[in-house]
Amino acid sequence: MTERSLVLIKPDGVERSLIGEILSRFETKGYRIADLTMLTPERALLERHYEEHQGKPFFEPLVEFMMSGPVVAAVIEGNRVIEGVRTLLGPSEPTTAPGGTIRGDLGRDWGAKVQKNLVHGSDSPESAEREIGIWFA
Ligand code: IDP
Repeated sequence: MTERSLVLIKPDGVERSLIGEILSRFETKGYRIADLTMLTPERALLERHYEEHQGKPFFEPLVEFMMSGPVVAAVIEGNRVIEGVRTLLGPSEPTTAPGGTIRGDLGRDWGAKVQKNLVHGSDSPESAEREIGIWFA
């Protein structure tokens, strides 16, 4: 069944010139980039995107980090792409993410209050549709 996932290349990924490398991992895997845009997001958009994390200690640092520069938002399409993108990303923490994953190969710990882990990928079909609606309104 064809699904869509919302992927964000976070400000650390853009700053480190990893847009091409990261997008190519999805394309090489066989997924299709169905939509693509680059923007510096405003607080209101990020508060909606991360609403499940409101009230957590890393919420404010996370929003500040995500506002700190341009991000790339993409809609990635394919069979079981939501699960597939999460597999390609690896776990949230770059230090312990396995080699072969985007976060494991390209990310590291920056000693900040927020995990700068290069990429976001939707975690469920419901989140994906909600997030695509936010970033591609
Ligand atoms: P995910 O991006 O791997 O799906 P989420 O739990 O949705 O992880 O968290 C969203 C983002 O918030 C993470 O990618 C990371 O940047 C940041 N984050 C999550 N948990 C922590 C934490 O415990 N400390 C610092 N930052 C965190």
